[in-house]
Amino acid sequence: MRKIALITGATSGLGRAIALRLAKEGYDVIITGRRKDRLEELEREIEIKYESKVYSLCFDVRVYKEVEKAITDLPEEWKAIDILVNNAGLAVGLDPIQQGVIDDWERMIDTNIKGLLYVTRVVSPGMVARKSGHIVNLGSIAGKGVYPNGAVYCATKHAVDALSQGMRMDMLPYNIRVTQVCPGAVNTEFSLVRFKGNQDRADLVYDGYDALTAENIADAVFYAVSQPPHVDIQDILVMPTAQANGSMFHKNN
Ligand code: NDP
Ligand code: 8X3
Repeated sequence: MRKIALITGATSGLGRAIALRLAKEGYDVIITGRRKDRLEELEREIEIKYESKVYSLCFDVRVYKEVEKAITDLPEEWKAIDILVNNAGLAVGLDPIQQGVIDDWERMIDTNIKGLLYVTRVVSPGMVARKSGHIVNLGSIAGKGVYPNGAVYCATKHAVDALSQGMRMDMLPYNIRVTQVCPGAVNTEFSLVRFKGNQDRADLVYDGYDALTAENIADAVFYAVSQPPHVDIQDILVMPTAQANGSMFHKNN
């Protein structure tokens, strides 16, 4: 039977790898993000490599009207979304609270918490009506503990943990599964975004050990969504072997 997955933040990193993996496994995928050129590029790649159908939506998860319009205007044959992967997110800055940059805080809170809520608010009523669906939220090791200078990002990921628990309770009568996938350090554009384009600083984050790859996390997402319908994998924590928690790494340099 045809299954449709909508993945937010598919223009880079985890979202891109998850979209490719789900397409490879036969899911039709709706890929979303703000960078249109990257969406077009991924659309072409999926069409060349896989039989699955692909549809792109370009919107900013922070703007409710954009989210609502993009998703409600989907063509009829794309409306019945089976799997929602709430992946779009970011860290901006690494500063002590007393020196925090207000705009950085707003971007993290608006994207990681409010954006996830906006997309879920638009997609979930269809799942409830069909009494079927699976929501996968990208949490983080940063949602399981806190590290110095990362309080606001960590708070947003603690919020994802709370929202995942709450969604599970509210959607319990409707046969909807909710999975939180919590990665440790994954080598993506995450640190480049956090350090506002400073490539040298971003590279240092992944230097001296084997960080996870986006494909490692796509594996975890596929594991969760491919379980039999009566099995909900509620929470998956995936760490590099060389990372013990949010702040403790074993580096060979
Ligand atoms: P990337 O920076 O590589 O990708 C982030 C994605 O989010 C991009 O596709 C970007 O698309 C999208 N995005 C960001 N802001 C918005 C917005 N306002 N509207 C729409 N889309 C947006 O980072 P990752 O792939 O690493 O991060 C993906 C998720 O995984 C995040 O939620 C992150 O917190 C989480 N995570 C990452 C870890 C890591 O170490 N990399 C570890 C744990 C969790 P575009 O810019 O085109 O809009
Ligand atoms: C991303 C992982 O530890 O850099 O959520 O915050 S971490």
